[in-house]
Amino acid sequence: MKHFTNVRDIGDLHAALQEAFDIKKDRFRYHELGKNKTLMMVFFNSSLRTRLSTQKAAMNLGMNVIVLDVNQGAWKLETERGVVMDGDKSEHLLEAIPVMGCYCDLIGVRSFASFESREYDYNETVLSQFMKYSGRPVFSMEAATRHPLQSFADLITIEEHKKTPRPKVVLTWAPHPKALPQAVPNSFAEWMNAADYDFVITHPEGYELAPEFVGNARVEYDQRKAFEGADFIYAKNWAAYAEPNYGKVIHRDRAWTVDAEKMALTNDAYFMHCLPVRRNMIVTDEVIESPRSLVIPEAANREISAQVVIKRLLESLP
Ligand code: AN0
Ligand code: CP
Repeated sequence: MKHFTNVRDIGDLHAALQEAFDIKKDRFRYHELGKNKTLMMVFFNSSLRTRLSTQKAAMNLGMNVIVLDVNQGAWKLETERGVVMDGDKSEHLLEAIPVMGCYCDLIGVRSFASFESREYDYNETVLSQFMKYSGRPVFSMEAATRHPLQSFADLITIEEHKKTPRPKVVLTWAPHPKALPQAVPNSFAEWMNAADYDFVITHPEGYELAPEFVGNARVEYDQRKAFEGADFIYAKNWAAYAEPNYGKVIHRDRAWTVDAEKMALTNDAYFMHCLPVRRNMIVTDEVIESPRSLVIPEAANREISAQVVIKRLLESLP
C-alpha cells in the first residue's frame, strides 16, 4: 500500500479484517518491522483518539514517532499557491512538506475541511500536497472529505458485534451547536457500502451528503422509520454539503437527538459514535451509558485499524 486515504487503498475488506483480528490477538508480533523507522504525525486540528491510538500502533510496530501540532509552536503555514505572503503566515506548505519528509519514513496528516470553499475541500488540497511533495507514504488521520482510520475501526467493531451476516446499519444525523465536517459520515458511508451491509442514512432535509458517498445507501428522511429493525445506530453531526449552504448549520433540531425512546424502535441496536460526542445534543446520557453503547470498544479499535495501515505501509517501503 502506497498511501492510505480511502477504502479503495485497503483493497479486499475480508483480508484487511482478518489482518486486524490477527493483530488484535498479538499486537507485538511485528515489533521488528518498524525498527529504526520514524512516523511523523502532523496535526492541523485537535485530536485525542487519533493522536494516541496512532502513536500506540506505531510503537507496537517498533517505530519512533514524532508529533507536530502545526498550530502550537510551528510557523503558521500558507496552504495556497500563488498568494503574496505579506500576512501572518511565515512559511509555505510547499517548503514545509518536503522538509518534514526529510525526517521520517511515513507521514500521517490530519487536516479538516476549511469550509471556505467546497471545491478546495473536496479536492483534498492539503492532503494531496503531502502525497505529492513529501516523497513519503502518507495516510489520512481525517482529511477534508474522509476519516478512513475511523471507518475501518467502525467496520472492525461491527464485525465483532453483528449477529447476522448482513446487519441493518443506520447512519443518523444528530444536532450539534457548531458546524462539523462531512468527513466522518462520508467515510462511514463509503466503508458501509463497500462492506455491502443493509445501509440506511437518515437526516433532515438539506443535510444530503455528496452522491458519490451515499452510493447504494437508502436515504430516509423520517428518523423513526429509519431506526425500525436497525442492528446498529451510528450517530454523527455534519454541516450541510449542498450549495449554497456548504459548511453551514441549517438547524439544530433536538428532535433528532438519539434517545432511549428511539432506540426502542430498533432491533435492540448497538449505539455507535466516533467521539468526541456532545452528550444530550447528539445522544442522551442514558443511551451512551447503556450496555448497548459501543463507543469505547470503537475507540479501542482505532489502535488496531491504525496498526494494520501502518504495517502495510511499512511493508511497502522500498
Ligand atoms: C471532528 C469531526 O466531526 O470531523 C472530529 C471527529 C473525529 N469533530 C469535532 O470537531 C468535534
Ligand atoms: N474519533 C476521532 O478521530 O477522535 P479524535 O478527533 O479525538 O482524534
